[in-house]
Amino acid sequence: MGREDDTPTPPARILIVDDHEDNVELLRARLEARGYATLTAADGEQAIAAAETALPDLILLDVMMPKLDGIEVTRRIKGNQALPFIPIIMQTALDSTADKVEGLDAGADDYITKPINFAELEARVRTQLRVKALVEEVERQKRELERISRTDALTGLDNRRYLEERLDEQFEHAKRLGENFSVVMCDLDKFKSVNDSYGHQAGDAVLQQLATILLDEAREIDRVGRYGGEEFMLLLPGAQLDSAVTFAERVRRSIEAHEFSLPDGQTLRRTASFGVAGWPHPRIRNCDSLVRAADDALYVAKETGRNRVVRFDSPEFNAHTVAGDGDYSAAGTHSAATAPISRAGGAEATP
Ligand code: GH3
Ligand code: MG
Ligand code: MG
Repeated sequence: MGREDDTPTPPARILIVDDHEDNVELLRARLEARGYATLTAADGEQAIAAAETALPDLILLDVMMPKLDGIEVTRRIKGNQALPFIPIIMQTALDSTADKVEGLDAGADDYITKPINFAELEARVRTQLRVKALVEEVERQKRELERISRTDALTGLDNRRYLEERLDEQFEHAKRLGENFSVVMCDLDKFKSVNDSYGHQAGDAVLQQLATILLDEAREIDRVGRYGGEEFMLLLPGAQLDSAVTFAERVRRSIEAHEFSLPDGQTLRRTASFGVAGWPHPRIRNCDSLVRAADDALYVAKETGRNRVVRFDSPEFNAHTVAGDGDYSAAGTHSAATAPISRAGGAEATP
């Protein structure tokens, strides 16, 4: 974790493991005099327990201990995937090459021979703490890259790729457990005119504020993502179609009531249209058809005046779809050619 403030870094915490109390005390006094914080363990079991609960920054581990020896302790600590990287320096007898080899093979990061030369010990401790800091930095960067790869840069919402992964996952989960799952598509009305009249930056500001509204209205377990330019998708696990429609209606009203503030200090009002679909539903067989259903409902909302919520399979929805085209139940692709409604808006839609 990066520290932004100037609080002093706490001292590194070193777990000293040795079955001889005198050795422990000697090492403890020496390391504490150098400003390290110490914890101690008198056997292998204690060492593992301390490593797991206290998460020390480094372990100074005696190899020769009764019951659980240092080699086995190393193997268990290094084999525990739940633990972060904790460097282990083994303390071995001067002449025991076998112990050194076995210990390093078990995952120890370094060793020091007994009797311990303290200047050498301190240097090895510093080296291992440096390695640990590097490992942590790499992990921090990896987490940051993962976060960036799933986030939409403008709004901070889930990006489309990540959203689609969650969609598949949540749909499968709902199917397996027989739970409800709803999808809401939301698209700003006449958004192009914001860019045209106020500029692209103003448009960006509107998108960011819309994202905030969506996040505020959504529950903790919902996922809110940017599906396309000014189109957003919300995944509502556990929500019945009815409650998803109620939810979308609430979001619609709060967008309508919101004064969007632009970078130049002006304010403006916008509206959005919504399409809602839910699973299980007799006409929906898979995840693709669920999304298509929500998307088609959104287009019906656009065609029937905007600033509206349209529910899939409602009489209104069906009145605007091509009669007899029950293609939601097919495992078809999400393509315009198979779409059951005319998006051109009207007359030619009904045969
Ligand atoms: P409708 O009510 O039918 O949805 O009309 P609309 O104008 O919202 O839809 P249209 O698809 O014609 O235009 C979408 C506009 O969204 C066009 C595009 O420039 C704008 N847009 C898409 N992504 C961004 C973005 O990241 N920033 C800004 N400022 N505008 C964007
Ligand atoms: Mg011993
Ligand atoms: Mg739009």
